[in-house]
Amino acid sequence: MVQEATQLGAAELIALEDKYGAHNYHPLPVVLSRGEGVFVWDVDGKRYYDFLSAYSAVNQGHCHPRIIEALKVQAEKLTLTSRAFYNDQLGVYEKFVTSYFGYDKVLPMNTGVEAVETAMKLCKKWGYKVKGITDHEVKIVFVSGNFHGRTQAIISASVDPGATTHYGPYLPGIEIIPYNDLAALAHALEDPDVAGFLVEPIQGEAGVFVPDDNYLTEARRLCKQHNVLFIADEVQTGIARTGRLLATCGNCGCAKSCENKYEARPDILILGKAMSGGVFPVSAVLADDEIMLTIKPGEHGSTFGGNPLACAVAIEALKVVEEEGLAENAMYLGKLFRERMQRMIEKTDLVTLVRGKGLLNAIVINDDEDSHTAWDICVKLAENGLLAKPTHGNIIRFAPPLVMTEEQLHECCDIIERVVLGFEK
Ligand code: IF1
Repeated sequence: MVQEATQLGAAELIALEDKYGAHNYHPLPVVLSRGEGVFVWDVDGKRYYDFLSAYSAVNQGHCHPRIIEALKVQAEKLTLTSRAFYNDQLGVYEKFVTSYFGYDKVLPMNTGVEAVETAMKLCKKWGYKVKGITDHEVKIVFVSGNFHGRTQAIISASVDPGATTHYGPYLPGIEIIPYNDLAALAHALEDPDVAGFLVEPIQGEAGVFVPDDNYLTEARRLCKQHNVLFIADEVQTGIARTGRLLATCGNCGCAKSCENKYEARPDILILGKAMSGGVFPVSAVLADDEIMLTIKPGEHGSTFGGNPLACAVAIEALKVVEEEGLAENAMYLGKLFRERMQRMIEKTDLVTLVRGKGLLNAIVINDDEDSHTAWDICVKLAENGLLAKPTHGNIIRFAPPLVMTEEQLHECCDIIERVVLGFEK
């Protein structure tokens, strides 16, 4: 089978996906077959800088040797037991991950969307059992422009017609307020049936929208004041991407768990993607006992959640983040990147602005959302050896692996500059 796949060219491989796969994606026409660190290679051997990092799942770089070694060692011993039995990795992982992030308990799941679902269920349970809301009345507040995944519960909180159209009826008990609007939040929280406020610290899919400096701290304060859980979806922003271990972290400068680490410590923290360095689907919900222990045996779970392979991989992936100083590197390189982009913008009308935090950044193309300009620029970037993808038509997100060097980052900025300044519509 492997032999057969390597003999096919890019065009044939794309045709196979088109013929036999559901048409729920529209990828750039690049067929990848290998990755290492900040690079991926296509089937013709062409090398690219990866500026998507599988949507921030490969923060530690492609096929990180330490993480792959952990995967191999564990894969030869035990992969899955289900939670019907104990296994010798889970408890060790749970101790590690709770101390790493500073919570009493973790509930392990697999994909990001499952972790968000879990957080919603946990929030509801807490709303009924601890806050004392009348059964069936709990509400959770979301913000517009959010992206939390694609299940029916979660798209019920979406305002994106592409995510919601013809998937109704939707889940009740969801309220949507504008993002980055504290007055709207204060108003929404006055409803005594609200149990939680679920938010991305920086909106990824919406186009890397960074809220005002005081938004998260004030949102958390308002939640406390109204006895509402502050729930952060750090599936994309977490694990060093934005220059700190978490985007809700404070500015004490350390890249690990510490007492005053959280600028806006979430009551429920949702993680996924880079928990495994993109090696394996590993997600997690973290909370303290008062919240987590409201879910009793048999009330929630997953066949694969907490499997020994995931535990071994995640421990190594998180150690790599800390020991290689990836948060600090993301912070440092992110500033350089935005400085370089800012200088580029001054030389062209094609790009209106650059925004972001750490190595989660985006540039906004001066054209309509339904123009092909951003897409065409990404095609040109690919031809020049750099992979990025447009979001919302006219925004290009730049999120390379965090193991990038300063020299590599400059080389990448040179490529982007060359393509953008040489681009003709
Ligand atoms: C796709 C976007 C990124 C997420 C946050 C939960 C999830 C995601 C904040 C669900 C997933 C992904 C999924 C991916 C596209 C991608 C994405 F452009 F759609 F928004 F990253 F920016 N919370 N985001 O960003 O995690 O279940 O997928 O593991 O193709 O749908 P998942």
